[in-house]
Amino acid sequence: MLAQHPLDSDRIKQKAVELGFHKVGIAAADTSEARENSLQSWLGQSYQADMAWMANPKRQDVRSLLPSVRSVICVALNYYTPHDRPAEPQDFELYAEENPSKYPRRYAKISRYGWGKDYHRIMHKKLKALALWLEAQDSAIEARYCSDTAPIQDKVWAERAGLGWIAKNSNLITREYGSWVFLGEVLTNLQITSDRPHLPHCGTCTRCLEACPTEAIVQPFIVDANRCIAYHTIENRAETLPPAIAANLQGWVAGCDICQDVCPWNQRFAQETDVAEFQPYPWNVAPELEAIATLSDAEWDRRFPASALRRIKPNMLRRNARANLEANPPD
Ligand code: B12
Ligand code: SF4
Ligand code: SF4
Repeated sequence: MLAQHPLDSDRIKQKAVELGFHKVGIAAADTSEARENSLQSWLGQSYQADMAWMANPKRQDVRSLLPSVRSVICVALNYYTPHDRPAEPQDFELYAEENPSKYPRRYAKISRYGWGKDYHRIMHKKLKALALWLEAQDSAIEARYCSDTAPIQDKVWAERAGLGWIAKNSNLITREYGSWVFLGEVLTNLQITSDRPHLPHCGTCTRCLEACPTEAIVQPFIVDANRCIAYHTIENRAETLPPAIAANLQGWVAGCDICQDVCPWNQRFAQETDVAEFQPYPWNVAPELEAIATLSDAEWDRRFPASALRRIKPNMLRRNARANLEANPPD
């Protein structure tokens, strides 16, 4: 184990900012029972649906990723770009109710996280650079980086490192960028001065709970993946979607941004990212449902190069688009 080291937290944060991260904070790597219990009770209710990998016991203890870990350097990368999805007729839901068979929904909705280049590549490249830089400072320093794919709770550590708070829609919100940020960490055996955990700022607001069309936010902070459009469009590999989901997709074919779009913090504080790779591939902002429902495998391959959307296989994407069209069939 490595005790104190002349590298101070300010120098590390400065390096993270130089590498292009928008926020950085540090948490001491002791365990947090409250959050471990939250994960345990989430799994106990089967809210992970078919994501069996969520039950990996390593997720409960950060030492399973780096036994000598003493600090977790947490980073956030803003991915917001100021593009809007095309409007369907104003208030599509009302229009569709009054004209049930006249107007099929035209556009497919793709979540912002998937508009541009795969964020895993961009996060991992920057995190690797930070980890290598850290290790180059002293041969006794160990560092390991992760973002999304490792068995670690990204949001929990980010909150503890003071980047933002886990909100009622279960996303981590930052004061500067809202929740349009990706999260990652560098674990290290260095003991570094830690930041204070962020306090919650949802207050009495419940907009996200009310807006979720499938009531997936079963109570504030708790998302049941079985009911979540993001889960079903990205992770569910079944041939058809459950009827209660299919009927409420509202155009979504890849993820779902509803509980973030309605959030006042996002409406007020989103700012355009300076990461050019997050600018959308042009066809991702306003794809047509019919085109997605009939997309060939070859076209899928061409349309989504180096994209996080490649997790959604062509048959899943077509299934998602078809379910939308079937929910609002043309005459
Ligand atoms: C599994 C997963 C999913 C699942 C389950 C979602 C979920 N909420 O858990 C699905 C596929 C549905 C999903 C969807 C999305 N995801 Co996701 N996902 C993950 C993953 C891999 C694990 C999250 C996790 O641990 N869930 C387990 C449960 C237990 O955790 P939790 O909901 O966070 O619950 C905590 C809170 O409830 C907390 N808590 C806080 N306050 C309080 C108060 C009380 C009273 C209680 C009881 C609990 C509580 O306790 C729990 C901690 O154990 C992370 C990456 C990672 N390795 O962490 C990305 C991650 C969370 N996803 C991310 C994104 C971007 C999304 C989407 C926005 C994508 C999209 N547009 O479609 C949606 C958002 C849906 C939503 N509202 O959560 C980002 C979030 C970034 C951010 N700013 O928060 C992450 C961090 C990936 C990354 N590295 O950037 N995701
Ligand atoms: S991502 Fe969509 S379906 Fe999932 S909790 Fe948020 S609003 Fe509900
Ligand atoms: S919509 Fe309101 S309750 Fe939901 S996350 Fe945003 S501030 Fe919190």
